[in-house]
Amino acid sequence: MDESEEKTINRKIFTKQNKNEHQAIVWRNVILFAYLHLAALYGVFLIFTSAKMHTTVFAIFMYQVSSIGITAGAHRLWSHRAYKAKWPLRVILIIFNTIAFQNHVYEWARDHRLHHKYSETNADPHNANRGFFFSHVGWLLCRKHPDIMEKGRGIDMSDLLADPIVAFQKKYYKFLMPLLCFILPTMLPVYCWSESWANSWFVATMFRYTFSLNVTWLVNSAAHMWGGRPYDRFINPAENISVALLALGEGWHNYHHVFPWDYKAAELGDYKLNMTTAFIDFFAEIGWAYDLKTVSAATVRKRVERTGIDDVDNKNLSWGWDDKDLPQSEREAATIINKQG
Ligand code: ST9
Ligand code: ZN
Ligand code: ZN
Repeated sequence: MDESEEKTINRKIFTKQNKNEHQAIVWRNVILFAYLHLAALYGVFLIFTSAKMHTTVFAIFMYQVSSIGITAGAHRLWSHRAYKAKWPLRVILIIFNTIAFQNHVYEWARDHRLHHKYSETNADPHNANRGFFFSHVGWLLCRKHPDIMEKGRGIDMSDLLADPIVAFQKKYYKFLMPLLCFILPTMLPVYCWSESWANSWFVATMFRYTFSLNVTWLVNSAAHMWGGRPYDRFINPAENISVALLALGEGWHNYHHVFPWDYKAAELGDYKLNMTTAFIDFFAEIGWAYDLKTVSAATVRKRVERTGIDDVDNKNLSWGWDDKDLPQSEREAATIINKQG
């Protein structure tokens, strides 16, 4: 049996085991997430009853900023290496990312590389074959499946260990995260425009944070269920316009799972439905973002033409640009924008 056949069979075995797997519930997380969601709902009530307009605008602004820390930072830069960033941009992204509190970049990227490499198997942390609830939030409410630890050990994370900015965030996350996600966003409205502590906590902090978590989780749940599959009809990730709009361009999920190393995470569409690409392009203009990888039109077309065929050669999924399983033909045909060195 050759290596690719073996990998295909392994994938099938993992997928088959998806049913009837249970991990211990983590009640601390159940209570914390229940509080978050109730507090966010109360925040919505306060937006329409007593919060100042400034506070609501500030909450929306913080949602956008923290989202960029996830989409342009943890996702396209650090998980997929779809482009490179000079240190000032990486500092901006790590600050934005810490505001988002979705775990530090190292942990986020380790889980996310697994999500792509072992998509919809037990080694995928938010395996969408286990239903909407599990892939949305349930996976954060129970212990991880042992396959995640096992397969996770084989994922190359040396690039992130070597990035001092990622290492700094990881080391001081316990202090930086509460400060940037909870303390400062609650203090600013109180001290800058005399908002009440309650309005500030429930609107600028609880509502903003819970809303941005749910938008992110929709990429794992809704965008793995609903939408078109023009690039590969054999996988669940789909092109979901509503998710793309809310998640700053991260809803083009069928394309993204086929070409995870494309910095646009989409083939088509303008900036309106992909604000993250606008952000990266802006920084490419000033030279802080470079080596932006994107798939050539010919490669996309070839892939689309093959969509109707269950393509054995493409069963070796890749997590992004530096993955050794990325087909050489794709790497050679890639377009690299703003190439340096
Ligand atoms: C959150 C993350 O919400 C959301 C991520 C979503 C990803 C979306 C991706 C979609 C595409 C991008 C779109 C972006 C759109 C953005 C739009 C924005 C508007 N490999 O975890 P532990 C080992 S977070 C290898 O405790 P348990 C490792 O040794 C929300 N090994 O496992 C580890 O130790 P260490 C806030 C692994 O006990 C050890 O196991 N955060 C791996 O089973 C223990 O790890 C929370 O609420 C691996 N992948 O607990 C925290 N993983 O780390 C929630 C683990 O020291 N999490 N190991 O190396 C937890 O409480 C726990 O992780 C748990 C599991 C209870 C879920
Ligand atoms: Zn996905
Ligand atoms: Zn991804």
